Amino acid sequence: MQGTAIAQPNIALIKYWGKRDIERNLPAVGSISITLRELFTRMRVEFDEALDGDVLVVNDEPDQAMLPRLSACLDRVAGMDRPRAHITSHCNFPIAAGLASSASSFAALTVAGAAAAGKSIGVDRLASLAGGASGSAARSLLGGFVELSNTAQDIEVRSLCAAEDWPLSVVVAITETGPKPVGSTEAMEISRKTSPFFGRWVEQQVRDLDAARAAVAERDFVSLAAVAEHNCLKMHSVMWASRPPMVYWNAATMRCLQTVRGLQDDGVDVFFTIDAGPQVKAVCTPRYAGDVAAALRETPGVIDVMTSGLGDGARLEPDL
Ligand code: 2P0
Repeated sequence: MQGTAIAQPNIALIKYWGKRDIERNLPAVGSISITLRELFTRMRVEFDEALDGDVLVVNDEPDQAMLPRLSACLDRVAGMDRPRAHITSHCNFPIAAGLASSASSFAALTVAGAAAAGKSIGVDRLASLAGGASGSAARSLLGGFVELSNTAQDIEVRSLCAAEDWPLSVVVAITETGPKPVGSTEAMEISRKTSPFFGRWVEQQVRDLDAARAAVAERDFVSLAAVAEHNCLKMHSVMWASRPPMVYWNAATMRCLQTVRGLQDDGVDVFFTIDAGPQVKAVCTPRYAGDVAAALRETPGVIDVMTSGLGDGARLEPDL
């Protein structure tokens, strides 16, 4: 009646932004991500017939805000007639600040919930369950480079390259630690309904996915950098042109981009990407991780810097 799983957040290099089916939470576009190694969410689910309602504790504090979404996801994993659950989550990075905490949380929840319910669920079904709760969560089920394909009726995830087959580093520059002003789900809908660029964004995604997939297959860092930066800036252009506009960046975000440009000018293999938050993720080859971290740490407005390699997909953990 219990299961514990660990999942790492992922960073999209080709972004998911916009939905084609709100009810089923199906994305408007495919995406390609890298799963991180050092940042994690550990989730424990224990069913308890004596409980009247689900209970959620996040980092040792009771949490009501996330509970309805987690409960609904658990209903889909274990069935509506499941017993209520104690859900305990530990996350070693800032929650809801553009670091994909929902991705690692829902990936861990589906794996832990299936184990607690005594169900053996394959990755295709887990992707549908995790992705139904949070689109990006399906990608955290797998490690390394992961593609989420937007198929007719559902989504599919597949590994493009294992973490150890192209070991890149990711340096995350934290420029703000509070929760973001507009959640991704709402922001995506505002973009879809109001941004004049949304249609072009969706149309062009196939091209960017093709370019990124080819770059990964050839371990071509320069080509991957070019398409990832382009795709990131295009997604933010969609947001900036929405009504109301959604600008997740702050002054330090922009300064970090200048730092990355400076490193590139010095011949460092590095590129940036930014999600629905003000943090900057600099992807580099491992030999440059120390230089990139030092340069970002010295950038005015940067509060903290975290460095991670690429890691594995969500997996069960022994109960502690
Ligand atoms: C991504 N983001 O591909 C993009 C880039 C943010 C910017 O996926 O509504 O929390 O729960 O399906 O997965 C964040 O959105 O959205 C996200 P929902 P999710 O990583």
